[in-house]
Amino acid sequence: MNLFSQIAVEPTHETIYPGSVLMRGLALERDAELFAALEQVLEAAPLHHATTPTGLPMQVMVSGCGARRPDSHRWSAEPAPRTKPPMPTVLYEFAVECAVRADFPRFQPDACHVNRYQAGTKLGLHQDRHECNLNEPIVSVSLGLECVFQLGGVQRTDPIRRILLEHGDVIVWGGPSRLRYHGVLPVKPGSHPLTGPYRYNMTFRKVN
Ligand code: MD3
Ligand code: FE
Repeated sequence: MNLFSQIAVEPTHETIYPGSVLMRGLALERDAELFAALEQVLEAAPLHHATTPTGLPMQVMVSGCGARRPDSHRWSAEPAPRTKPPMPTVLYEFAVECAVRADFPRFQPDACHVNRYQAGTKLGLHQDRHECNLNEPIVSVSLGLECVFQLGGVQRTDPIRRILLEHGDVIVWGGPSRLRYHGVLPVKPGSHPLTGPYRYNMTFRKVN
């Protein structure tokens, strides 16, 4: 929250890397509607701690809707498949709008993955491997508490940029950036009027 959060501000359009666009504040106009849809998803698909391949539970709690994510680091040691509710129309349409603005006019997401962070929760630097289709972008929407996002290169030792992500910020990840290392630093304690003590991130993909 800052002085500007009550004022209508035009979303930004910043190219982070070729094909990857940060649009700050893009979700603000529809944040209550988006969060209500997210809460419905969480009712149907309760948040849980995913298990890493090493068998340790992750700090982040996860859920999702639509199609199952392709086999990825966090699902590999998952005990049993969980059913997922369909993707609410408002989420689908918002993700499409984000992609259009970032110049991916044909994006038709069929899966939404949800991460929930509470104070102190981090997501270590990692690569999203097994990303089958690099021609399809990923749309990521941040709601609630802010975080510092880490964005590196394709090698773990490449320099890392830090990007502050706040409530309503959207990033569309297109093309080669998909293989960059990335993570989230421990979320600072706080309270957000919409989400309470949490940060949520929704990532929309096309998996089928
Ligand atoms: C950048 N989640 O779930 S979302 C993840 O904020 C994950 O919860 C973060 O990393 C979060 O795996 C970031 C957006 C995202 C997704 C894939 C990426 C950013 C990415 C792949 C490459 C670079
Ligand atoms: Fe990731």
